[in-house]
Amino acid sequence: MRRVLAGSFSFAEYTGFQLGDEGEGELLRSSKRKFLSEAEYGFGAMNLSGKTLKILRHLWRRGSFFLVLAVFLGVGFLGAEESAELVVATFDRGEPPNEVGGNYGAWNYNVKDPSQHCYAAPEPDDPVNPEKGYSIRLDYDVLSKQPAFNGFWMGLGGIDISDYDTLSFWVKGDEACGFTTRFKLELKNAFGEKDTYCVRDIGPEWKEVTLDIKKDVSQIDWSNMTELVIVFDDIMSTKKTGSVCIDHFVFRKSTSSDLTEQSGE
Ligand SMILES: [Ca+2]
Repeated sequence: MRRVLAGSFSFAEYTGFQLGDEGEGELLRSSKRKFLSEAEYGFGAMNLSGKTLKILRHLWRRGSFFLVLAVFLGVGFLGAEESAELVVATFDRGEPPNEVGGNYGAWNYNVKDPSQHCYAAPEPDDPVNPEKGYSIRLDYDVLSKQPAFNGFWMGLGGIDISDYDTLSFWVKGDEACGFTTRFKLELKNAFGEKDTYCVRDIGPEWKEVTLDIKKDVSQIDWSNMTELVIVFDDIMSTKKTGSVCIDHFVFRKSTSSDLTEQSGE
């Protein structure tokens, strides 16, 4: 049985998020894994070892002020390099929240229509951390006589991504279940604005997609981002029922040569 991460709510109100009770197997598997340490969350805490501090104190006593200053500037430079990447979700704990404190799960436009749905569940299939990581499996169905759309949502905790150019993540379709080769991805901010992208060429193997989020001329305010949404709909989906896995969402400062997939809308 699978543990299901499912929130059901309309477009008008993203208010609910529930963890289903089903699924003991993967939950047990999850409990056997060690949880990520704070350092692995990428909070970027700077720790100086006792030996390093001893050397710095020694230099300071000897009057090597400029040498000490240079060392600190060097550490600061390395810290700035690390911030060139902001990991927002690895899903490796097998349950919310993500690395920026946001919940996540499936959403459904019309919960009263049993012929359309999306379920989200942790999947022990990880392209970045294959030994102990998880991705998120999205089982979707937009085959209905009524307008159908659903997908996945994830809180972004109000992060400021003004300094980042791209959003990268891993995706693959399930060959056995079938899958759409494209879906929509939206980024929303606290001011009611959103930018929409088309993710194309999804295949049966893991692939890292990079979206040039700053390409669109109609830029939104990137300083307070609240949500990332994936949308399966009955018009855009190349297959109306299927399963797609997603993993490892990262904002990066990148050059245009890094881009492999992009489309503004
Ligand atoms: Ca993962």
